[in-house]
Amino acid sequence: MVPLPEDRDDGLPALRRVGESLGSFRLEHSGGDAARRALRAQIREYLVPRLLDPDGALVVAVVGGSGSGKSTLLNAVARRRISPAGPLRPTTTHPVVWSGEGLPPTLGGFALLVAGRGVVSDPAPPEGLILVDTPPPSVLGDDGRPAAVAVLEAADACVFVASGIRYADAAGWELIELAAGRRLPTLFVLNRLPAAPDIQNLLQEDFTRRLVARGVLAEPGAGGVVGVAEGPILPESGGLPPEWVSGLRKELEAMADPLARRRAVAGVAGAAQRRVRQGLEVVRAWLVDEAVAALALCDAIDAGYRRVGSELTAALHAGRLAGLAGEPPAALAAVVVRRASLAARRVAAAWEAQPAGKRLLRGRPELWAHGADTGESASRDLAEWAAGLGPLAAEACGRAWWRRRRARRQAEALYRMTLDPLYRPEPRTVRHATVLLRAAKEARRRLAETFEAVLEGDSTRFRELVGAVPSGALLARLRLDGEGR
Ligand SMILES: Nc1nc2c(ncn2[C@@H]2O[C@H](COP(=O)(O)OP(=O)(O)OP(=O)(O)O)[C@@H](O)[C@H]2O)c(=O)[nH]1
Ligand SMILES: [Mg+2]
Repeated sequence: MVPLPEDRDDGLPALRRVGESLGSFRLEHSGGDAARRALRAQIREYLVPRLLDPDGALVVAVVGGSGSGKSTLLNAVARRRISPAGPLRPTTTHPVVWSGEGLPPTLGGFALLVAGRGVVSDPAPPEGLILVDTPPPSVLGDDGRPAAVAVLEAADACVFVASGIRYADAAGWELIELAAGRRLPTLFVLNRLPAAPDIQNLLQEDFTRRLVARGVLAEPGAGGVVGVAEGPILPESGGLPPEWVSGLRKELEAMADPLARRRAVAGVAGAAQRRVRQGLEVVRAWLVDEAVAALALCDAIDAGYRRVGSELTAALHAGRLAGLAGEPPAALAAVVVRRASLAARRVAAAWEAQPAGKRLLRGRPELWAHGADTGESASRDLAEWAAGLGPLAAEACGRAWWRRRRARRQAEALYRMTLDPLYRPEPRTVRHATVLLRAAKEARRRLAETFEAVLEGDSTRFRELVGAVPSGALLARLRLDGEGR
């Protein structure tokens, strides 16, 4: 057996680990998430299943421009209507898999196929091959990419069908480039050629020259281009008579040869592994950018809320909240809610100056003010704080129990003393005034803590938007064994 480019025992677990790690984060602040998703799909949807079963049937994507005759050719090879062909453009709107062994794992990303739609097994395809008829490049799949591109990304080999009279209009050339980039063995079919043999030769030579010039075919006369003449369509199969495609059939059988298949899989998997290494380098660079962007966003949150928090605490200690000493706790809640709005505005303004922050602000005008739940949580927390003043006063005065009126008076005095450090209750109404002064210090500490908690709660929505900052450990996990050494 032809060995795969990597020692399977070593390469596969590392690839799986990397595939899992790639699913454990997003690159939304740096803008690299598309690269991350594509790399993850390449590993999980192609490389891992293919390396797990290197001797499995070769998945051959049949691609090309609309009306080039892809479906007609497949029907001709199968001698049965495998995939409807027709005059409507496009005719094929979903991939059709012609397989003798069900859906291969590399095509597991196609919901319709997984649901069993578009998988044909009768008659069996040439042994060792799974042929996939694709829609033309204008037909997009669920992920917004051309369905033909998605099939090509999952394939081990490619049959590119060009129309003999329209190949020069470059329909589907991007598919050839993609196949070449993946190092897929590619068979070029120049289909629907005119009947005259000399014109057939001329067109075939010209097509070959163009392929060589684009660097997707090694050299003229190297083979790889099969000509098929425009012929009669048999109503029962929807394809040409079998003898018209005998050349194509022969080439497909050559592809199906076990040795050729192993060589093909080894080559494509090797190229995929090289692409994965390059892709990992790119994603690691994105990850560093992501961490920098996330840290800058977090810095802005810390700066905004910490500043407001310490301003509020300083105001409390300096007695600048003394004006609220006669107001109920709801007035204090209103103060901290206004401060939360101020903090949010500061964060949003700082975010606006950063591309990642700007992206997060888009469509979220609510970020410019306090959060929707902050009013409620502030009222609750401050009511709780105020309710704790009675027990605090009783504890400070060494009293387990007071009559209700006395208890209320002590708590009210403590409330005032907390907010107004200069306030001294009249000895007639309140006993233990000096002890209460000490309790007021503790009450002020608790109040500052309550303010902090409300502000912290308000900042959570910003932190949730930023998400976790990528770690150095994650960066280390995005390496394959032996990489970078
Ligand atoms: N007479 C004749 N008609 C052909 C031949 N090849 C294709 N056609 C016709 O050309 C039209 C398009 O063929 P299809 O096989 O549907 O082409 P396709 O590449 O699968 O097209 P899409 O599915 O749209 O991508 C159909 O009406 C076919 O019958 C041929 O060799 N002879
Ligand atoms: Mg078709």
